[in-house]
Amino acid sequence: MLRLDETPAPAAAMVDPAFLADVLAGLSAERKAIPARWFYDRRGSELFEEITKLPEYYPTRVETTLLAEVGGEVAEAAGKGRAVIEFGSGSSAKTPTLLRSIDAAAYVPIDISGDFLRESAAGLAQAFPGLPVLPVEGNFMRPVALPQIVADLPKLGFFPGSTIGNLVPRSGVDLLRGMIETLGLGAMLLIGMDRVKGEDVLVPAYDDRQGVTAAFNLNLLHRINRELHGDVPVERFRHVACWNDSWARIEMHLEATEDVAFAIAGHRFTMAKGETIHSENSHKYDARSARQLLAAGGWTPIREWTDPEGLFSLVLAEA
Ligand code: AVI
Repeated sequence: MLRLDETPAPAAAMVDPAFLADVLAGLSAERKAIPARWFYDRRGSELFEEITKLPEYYPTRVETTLLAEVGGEVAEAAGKGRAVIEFGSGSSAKTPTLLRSIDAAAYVPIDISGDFLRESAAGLAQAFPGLPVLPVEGNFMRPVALPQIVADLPKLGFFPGSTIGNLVPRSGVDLLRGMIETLGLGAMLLIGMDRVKGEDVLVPAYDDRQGVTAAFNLNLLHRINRELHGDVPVERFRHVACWNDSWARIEMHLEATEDVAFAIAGHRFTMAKGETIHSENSHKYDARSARQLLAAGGWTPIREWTDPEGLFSLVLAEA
């Protein structure tokens, strides 16, 4: 699965200027931070796939089960025969269940990673003969032009995985508004949102016993060394995941375990022992704050489903 913005590894010695700019700006700030989208090079995407299978990481498992269970109700509430437009489709792992339940008229996966997109679109086209599968390579963080064939079809946006949680609420609202521009007024949206819950469940989900999430977080530093000619002493950093109750979010940080000095593309940085690089936010929503976020983004929530333990929710909304 690809996340907000998987970036293919550039050819040897080529530097992605956007990555370099984000890293230099982020490490020069008073509170160091690097946007989470840079996690997803090939290795990062592989590690994320591993995370989704961990016993502690409930969101993928719970959302997949929930979708299978409530598919019929989604079809009843949204109506059958819609074109499904998936934002950040990645491997489209959860899509077949939805396509089947709502008897989709067409499927448009949108993803920034062209190769991966075409590969998974081809797999789906094979599994659903007769269904028009029309991949669009693009950044779904901005409004996207849809293929002409779906212009007159009723549309259902699909945004599973709680990826919305990786955005601060202000950016989440911008994304939701952009989705209306992409889909048009009258469209519907089925969105997965992770619920607020106890730290005893949340923290292990982001700090698993096998250390896969730690490897995922530390891979960001390896990636900087690989792609930006850095000499960051990765072994002197540790993965930290903590719950920030004021923001209702899990934060991931990379903490220096001793004083460190390093260079990236000729720029020198120092960090004191205990200082961190903030590398990810994963916001959690309760039923009310989820509705508020959707409403601020121009969507009216009409149905909501959650698993028996209330861990994760699927919300159906209309524009
Ligand atoms: C992609 N995103 C929804 C994941 C999450 O749960 O916030 C990314 C992740 N980071 C650590 N584990 C999973």
